[in-house]
Amino acid sequence: MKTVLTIAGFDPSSGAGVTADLKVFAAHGLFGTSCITALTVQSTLGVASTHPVEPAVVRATLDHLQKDLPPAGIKIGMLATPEVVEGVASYLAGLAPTTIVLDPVISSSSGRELLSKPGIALFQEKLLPLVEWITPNLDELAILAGQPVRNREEMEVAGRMLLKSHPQLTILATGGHLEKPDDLLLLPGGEAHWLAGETVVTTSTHGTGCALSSALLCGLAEGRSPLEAALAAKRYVAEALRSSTRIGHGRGPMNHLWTLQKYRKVR
Ligand code: PXL
Repeated sequence: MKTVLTIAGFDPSSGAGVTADLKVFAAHGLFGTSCITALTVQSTLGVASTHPVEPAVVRATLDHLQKDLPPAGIKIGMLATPEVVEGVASYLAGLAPTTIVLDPVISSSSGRELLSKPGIALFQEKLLPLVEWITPNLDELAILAGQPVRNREEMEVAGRMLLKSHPQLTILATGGHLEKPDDLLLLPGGEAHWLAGETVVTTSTHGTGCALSSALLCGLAEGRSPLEAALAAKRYVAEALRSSTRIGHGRGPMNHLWTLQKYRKVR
């Protein structure tokens, strides 16, 4: 059984962060390990505070996992501080080539900062050159490209700017907030694919970005091509949204484990 690693924050409501990522890995039949970069105090009603883990603890966790359970792929989410960004970058720099999906988590949908401004600068300098995949939403793409991203045309322009400075990247830019919620897949050579999205009417949308990037990693670890892995990740998230039931009083979690529920019914 392959292991996959998530390096991300802890959301006690399990809609986002490492516990959600571990559910996504399990839903794909993969064994998940995790390294927590920060605790957040939150519920479905939003993030109240964030508490970064000491960078030395993050680094020690990664080194211990690497020696014992080296991952077939890595998903990176919330990193909180420049010190954690630095620690994760130095761990990645010492690895043999590994599939890495970076979800550039900058702020929560409730507006709480999940990566500080100095953290963003270091992220661009130290982390972006080391990863193969990045999955920004419109706001994250705008920050990384340094220009507004409000529609499909601006997504493509910003994506290509990012490719110019980091030509090794494959970019899956998510357009969930566009009128037509399509995603843009930009391959390293510049080939672009628009992946049609569907609007699922639900309040259970907390952590869709975390789930998409984790599902994408699972598809890649299973040997799917970039286009197939991106399409499969979109299908996984769409069904997790469609099959969710309302829990909590705010933006609730998706149904991460729908693949297992389906299996149980068949059995
Ligand atoms: O969805 C972004 C995100 C990622 N990781 C953690 C979070 C959130 C949003 O709240 O709490 C830990």
